Amino acid sequence: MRTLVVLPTYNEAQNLPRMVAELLSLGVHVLVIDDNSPDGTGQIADELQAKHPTAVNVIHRAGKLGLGTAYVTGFKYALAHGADAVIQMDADFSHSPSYIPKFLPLLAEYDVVIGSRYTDGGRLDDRWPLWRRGLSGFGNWYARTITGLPIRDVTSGFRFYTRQALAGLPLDRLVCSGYAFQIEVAYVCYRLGYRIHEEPITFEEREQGQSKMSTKIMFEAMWRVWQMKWRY
Ligand SMILES: Nc1nc2c(ncn2[C@@H]2O[C@H](COP(=O)(O)OP(=O)(O)OP(=O)(O)O)[C@@H](O)[C@H]2O)c(=O)[nH]1
Ligand SMILES: [Mg+2]
Repeated sequence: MRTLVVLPTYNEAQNLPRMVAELLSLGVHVLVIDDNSPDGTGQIADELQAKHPTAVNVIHRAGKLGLGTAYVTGFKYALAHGADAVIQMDADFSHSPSYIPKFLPLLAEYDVVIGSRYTDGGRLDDRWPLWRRGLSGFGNWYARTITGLPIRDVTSGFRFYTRQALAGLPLDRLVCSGYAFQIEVAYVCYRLGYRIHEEPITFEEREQGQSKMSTKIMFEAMWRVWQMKWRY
């Protein structure tokens, strides 16, 4: 296994088959981490694994345990199974797989590559409602101001890591879920002195299914950034 895409899913039945097909056409391996989605995403993932037993794997968890722990589980799996590069992305097509062939080679120069909405050339989908834009812009400004992170898009969930970078992260110490998890990992990478690079992306509104964004996730991010400062 060279490149593994870690794909957490919760109610992504409409998106998963096409997402996995597009990823496999790029020659990467896929790990789906499904939290017992009520819409049957887990069963669809099993069917995809049965069709592609070497390239697709599935981890089923008992219930919705959050994005942070899903990623930690996926990262540990990637390290245990010998991945050289690891990609994290959403299953809802907000992060287009078409960026992968262009971004992956950048790991020769950088430890972490972030698909960034807020670096020069990055864009948000015109369909993204004003409140989501405002929230995302404010959240990024807030987290950057408090942590001093020199990254434009600290909450981006589209990231590429070298094996060495991932192996150097204190995975068992990470405590955040939701957006805060993206900020926490970015902050730890920064404090470890990793070479971090942002490449512009156009972030597209999810095509199918429902958002899992909640006020709980927002408030977690707001207080957790203070915790990060003294914790690391
Ligand atoms: N396994 C697992 N996956 C999750 C969980 N929450 C969200 N996801 C998945 O993580 C990815 C990002 O979540 P989204 O719901 O797209 O969150 P978002 O991008 O902030 O919001 P929208 O795009 O507006 O829906 C998607 O692939 C979700 O299916 C969770 O608790 N467990
Ligand atoms: Mg999304």
